[in-house]
Amino acid sequence: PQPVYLSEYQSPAFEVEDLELDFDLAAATTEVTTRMAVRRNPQAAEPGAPLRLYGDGVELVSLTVDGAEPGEGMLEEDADGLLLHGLPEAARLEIVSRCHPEQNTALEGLYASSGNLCTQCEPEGFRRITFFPDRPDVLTTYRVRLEADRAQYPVLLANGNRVEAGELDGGRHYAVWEDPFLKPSYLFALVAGDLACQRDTFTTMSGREVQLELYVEAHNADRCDHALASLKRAMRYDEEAFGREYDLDVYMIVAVDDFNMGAMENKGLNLFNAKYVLASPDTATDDDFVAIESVIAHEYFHNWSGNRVTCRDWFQLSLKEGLTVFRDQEFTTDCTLYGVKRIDDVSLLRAHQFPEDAGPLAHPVRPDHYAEINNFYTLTVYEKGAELIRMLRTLIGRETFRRGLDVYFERFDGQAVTTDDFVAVMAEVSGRDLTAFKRWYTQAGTPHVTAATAQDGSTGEFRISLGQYTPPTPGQEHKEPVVIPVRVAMLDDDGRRIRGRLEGGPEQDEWVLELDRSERSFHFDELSATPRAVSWLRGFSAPVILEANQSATTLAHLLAHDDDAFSRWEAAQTLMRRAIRARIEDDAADSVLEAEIQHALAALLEDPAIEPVLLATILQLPPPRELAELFDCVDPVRLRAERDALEARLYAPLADRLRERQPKLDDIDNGAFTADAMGQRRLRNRLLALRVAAGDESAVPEVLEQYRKARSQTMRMGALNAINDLNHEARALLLADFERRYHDDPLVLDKYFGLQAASQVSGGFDRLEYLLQHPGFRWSNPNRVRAVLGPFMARNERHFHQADGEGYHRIAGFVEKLDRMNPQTAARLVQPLTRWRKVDPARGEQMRAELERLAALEISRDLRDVIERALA
Ligand code: HT7
Ligand code: ZN
Repeated sequence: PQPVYLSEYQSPAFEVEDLELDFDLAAATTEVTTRMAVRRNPQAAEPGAPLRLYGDGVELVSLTVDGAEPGEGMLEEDADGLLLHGLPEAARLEIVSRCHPEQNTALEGLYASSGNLCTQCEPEGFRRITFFPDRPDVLTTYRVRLEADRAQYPVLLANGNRVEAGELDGGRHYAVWEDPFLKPSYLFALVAGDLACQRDTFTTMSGREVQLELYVEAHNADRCDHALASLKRAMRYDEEAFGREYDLDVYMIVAVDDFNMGAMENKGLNLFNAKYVLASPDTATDDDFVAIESVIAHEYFHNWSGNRVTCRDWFQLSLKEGLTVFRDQEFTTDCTLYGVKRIDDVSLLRAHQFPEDAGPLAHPVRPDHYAEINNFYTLTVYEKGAELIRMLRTLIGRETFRRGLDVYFERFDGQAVTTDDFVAVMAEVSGRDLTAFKRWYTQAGTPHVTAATAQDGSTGEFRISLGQYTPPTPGQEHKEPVVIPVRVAMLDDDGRRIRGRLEGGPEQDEWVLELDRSERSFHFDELSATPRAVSWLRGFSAPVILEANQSATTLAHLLAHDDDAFSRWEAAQTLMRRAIRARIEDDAADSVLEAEIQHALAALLEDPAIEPVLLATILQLPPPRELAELFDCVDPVRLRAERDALEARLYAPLADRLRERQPKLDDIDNGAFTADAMGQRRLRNRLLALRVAAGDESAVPEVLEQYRKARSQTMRMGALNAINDLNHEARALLLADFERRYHDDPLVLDKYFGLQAASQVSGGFDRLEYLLQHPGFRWSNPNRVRAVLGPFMARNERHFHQADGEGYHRIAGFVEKLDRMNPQTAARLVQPLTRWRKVDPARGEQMRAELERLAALEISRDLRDVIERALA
């Protein structure tokens, strides 16, 4: 596919002054009448340039310019849609076109889901609905008239406020919606369907009452409370933490069964994957509840970071996504998960974004070219993008950052801007030169930071030396140093923070060291004690790989005493990573190291002060996906086996302590969604799973009992997860019960699919076949496909990486099949195969061969883009 380059960006030739869309809605064929007033853009590079109207699979019925057919040579049709040549300074266009929602299995544009009609326009779905300058820097106001059969589609929704509605002959009805805010076409949405509405209200900080409306299928009406409560919390938080108030009179959310991603922030009319709306204690786990709250908040926060201030072009995607992820992370930290949210986010980054940044699909947070923009909704743009925002805040300080955000929102309200514009505001308010910082946006790859300390016994001076290096990534051989804020503290023998001065500065007990070149030293003096351990990169102050070479005793000291939750967890993770590395590289366990780790974990289990949720999080070994990054390439089946074996060796002798530390089921399975209650449940489930993994036979009856007595999905899934890799009849028994219980509840059945697909118990391919033939499975639904194939590839090393290549072959076949229906989902599904250089050469060759086979077929642009980059 032909790439698009950032360097070739040109302002649009025409502005759209206003837009009217009339929809004659029907699932088979929908007719759209598009009326717009266009005017030449004074900023356009080429004065006489044609007007580009993108169109993708849309049938043109008629087009007039100022009421007349276009003259000879004026209208040109090409692969991207239409070009209108020779337009005057200003003109009115009217276009009639048709599209076919029922046939739309790609779920981009206007499509049918469970008998309802809905849209997905970001990034380039609007051009599948009608011909339009479908680019994010063309902003206009929308007036939308929807007309449809009343019985089939009693609810008709679009962005903004409903200004008119009424009955028509022949059982039809209509509604007219107006959105007073300027918006780009990617934020357009409509819904026509038979949906129940749950209502609430929210009074904004200036005293305006906003109607909140949540639309779901009628049988799901009792699973909406959490989503509505989350929305209200998010609205309040955005006012309190960021000073942002909602602007329309109504905020609507519609839950859709067939959806490519999590949710979509269309102005005033969010569309959500039903998975991120529906929850009851019987159907959703605590993690689901937290995820729902976070996605609801994310989409709500986009109303300012994305909608009021939007992106100039799709290279700037992180402008809205990085900033909005940052905002939703802050919300979850402050309102729900307190200490461990940061750890959960770092785990995600390390297990998924770091590998992306080190592999063939690596790209900068602000890419400079792309072949298919759908493939750039990545962890790098979202999660690393959020880390850049957080680093900016660390560098300029919380208050200045908050002031910068205010200026950014005020100054660019109603405009489409760039990440450079964002950073320029932060530079302006802080008075700092952030030119070097911007390399974070343009350079791909995760920097490695080396850290060392030296103490001068005679002067008492303490020195920290830092260095940085970023490995090459595709198309970027040479990297410049970036600005890395390294937050540090020093602990004394009792684990207390040491006070001191950095280079003659004020006395402090925590510092942010700015590593802004390849190497730099920092001198401390007047320390209040001799440092026993340095607590590095506190709060994970930068998305880097730190190499500090600390002794096991130092790490154990940090694990026992550090008051920074991330650093405490990180000490345990470093110890465990080291033990795995020894096992894989030296082919022998480092028994001294393992004894030290065990000792430290035993002490932690005895610590009465540690938060249950933090304890549960620290006790978990790093996931195989993250461990794989320690090696140039590694046999993934062996890596998983070594990890599981280490887990068993570490925890078998601690089985009694694990049992004693387990909170009692009756005390915690109480339906409370407080941080404390969720933490207790996380701890119980983790300890139970560790006992099973460590071979403690007394844990199996407890798993059975927990499953049977459970009043919540959290405890039920806790039991199932604990036993899912155990070849034991209890596993079969419980899973059969679960399948029976939830066979007609798709979102809960997805959990069953995931368990079966991820299990290391032999017979994985038969199970996979069984799931794909299951009456609850549908290839056309991305949730079902992801529920089965996601865990199979991510967690079932034994089968996905089976040495004969069967797993790779099956997946490639599924990708081929899915690509004909839903290219966006297929292009995501194929990604585990792109990591062929990271596994042992025999397996790598098999993966590569499957990619070559797919590349030789007629495949979508989405899929081809990923495969070509993976093979390059
Ligand atoms: N801004 C949205 C990104 C998106 C999307 C959402 C649903 C379906 C397809 C999509 N393509 C891109 C989601 C978000 O980040 O909030
Ligand atoms: Zn987003």
